[in-house]
Amino acid sequence: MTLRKDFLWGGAVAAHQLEGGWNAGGKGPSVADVMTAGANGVERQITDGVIDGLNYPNHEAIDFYHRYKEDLKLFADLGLNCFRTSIAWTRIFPKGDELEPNEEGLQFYDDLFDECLANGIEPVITLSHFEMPYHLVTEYGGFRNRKLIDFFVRFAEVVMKRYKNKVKYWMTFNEINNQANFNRDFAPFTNSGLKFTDSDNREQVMYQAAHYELVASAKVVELGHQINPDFEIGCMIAMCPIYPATCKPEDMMAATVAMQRRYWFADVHVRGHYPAYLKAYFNRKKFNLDITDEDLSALEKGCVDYIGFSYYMSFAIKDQADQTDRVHLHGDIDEHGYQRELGAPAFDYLEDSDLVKNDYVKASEWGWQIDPMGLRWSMSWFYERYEKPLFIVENGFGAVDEVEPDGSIHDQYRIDYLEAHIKAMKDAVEFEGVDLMGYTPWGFIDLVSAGTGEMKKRYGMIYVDKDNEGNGTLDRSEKDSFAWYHDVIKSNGENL
Ligand code: BGP
Repeated sequence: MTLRKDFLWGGAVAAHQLEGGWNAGGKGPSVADVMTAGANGVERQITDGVIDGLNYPNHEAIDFYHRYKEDLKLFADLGLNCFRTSIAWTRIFPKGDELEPNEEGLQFYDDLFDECLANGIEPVITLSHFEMPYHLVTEYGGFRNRKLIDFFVRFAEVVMKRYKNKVKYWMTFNEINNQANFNRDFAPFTNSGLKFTDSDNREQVMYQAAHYELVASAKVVELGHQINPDFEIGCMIAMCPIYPATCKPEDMMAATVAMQRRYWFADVHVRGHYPAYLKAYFNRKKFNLDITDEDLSALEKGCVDYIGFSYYMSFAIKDQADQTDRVHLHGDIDEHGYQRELGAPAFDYLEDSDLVKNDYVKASEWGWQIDPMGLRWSMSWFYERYEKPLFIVENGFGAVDEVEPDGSIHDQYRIDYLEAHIKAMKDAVEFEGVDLMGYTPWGFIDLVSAGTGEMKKRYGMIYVDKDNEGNGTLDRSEKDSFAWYHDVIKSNGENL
């Protein structure tokens, strides 16, 4: 079995990580715009608004806002037939709670999508990719507030109506399940705009926010199908399979429970109701959640058409792990014994177990465990569970690139990573019969890292001349992986 004839070969980015122009064209500040750069294992800081003198890497990013026409030509040269990006919510509703949208922002995406289509590139759009208007955080507390449902639905309705003849593929919330790590400040802030206070029961707040997001997503799916019945609207899950560290039954059960805590979001998105294991968990924890009958009916009516997911790495888990077992991939462990890097966070929802190093796989410089077989495993897991089309909307290798004196960049390590993952994805199609819509490697043009705010953690096939301190010409150039990916696309995945 080969890939679909109309397979979507593309590349993925998010508005806040490449556009820049953070206050151009009437745009308001988003959560990404108040986050400073981190580096060397230190997390990005969430500041209280924008503070003079601090480095906010998303403000300029790679200036795609002003350079998109030339960039689109380069994307067409690369051979992409689709381009996954997001619509920055704050270009359309600068504060998030206005009644009328910002026409200049709408016009920007009209022009961008026209340019995509003129280059034979289909836009694939994420509605919310860590870009909530910051005003919704300060004024409403982010998605802890039910009002956010209406604000998000209004934003989605405006853009879906406006671009209904230009965009067919949509996703609601990027990596909605990353906020499951509720004891960290970062993931719940980026996804739901949650800033915790000392009196918060963080876990309950996270579940409440996630519920409102899922209701908002379901309403948008239903509305989107009314706006244009041809729309295909998906969810977006951060998929990192969690293997039992050994075949000890307790490890096996720990892995099952960890998968439930991390992937229940997909159950609600796809099946339209809460799974039994989660209802049992809510009862056991005695959470007090605002979930109404209307909400439950909205969830039922707004099941997604496909499952978009990111895949970078796998995890392993051990029952009764002690501090010394815990993931120690990059050498940067915080005072609680937890690895700081986004890729291997403490799994706060695990009661008696924890993530441990998997000796069978290697890790990247940022501690992300490289495991192509895990991609096939993930696709198989999703497909046998849901029988819905899958779309790999992120996959890639973050690395430091060396520019040779002649300007060339020999990123064979990136080619190796991508090649192994594309082989694994083809295996899932051939051996498990998975219906796969497309593949859009992450950050195919270098951009600002979401987790660290760095430029030096690069995923691109297209190099962008800019360093961590913000110096550089912003010129674009091709790495070795550019020609390689071009051939892969041209042969519909046959030439690897
Ligand atoms: C995902 C996000 C992306 C992207 C990617 C790589 O979590 O959806 O926005 O950034 O991971 O992560 P990082 O930039 O931290 O290397």
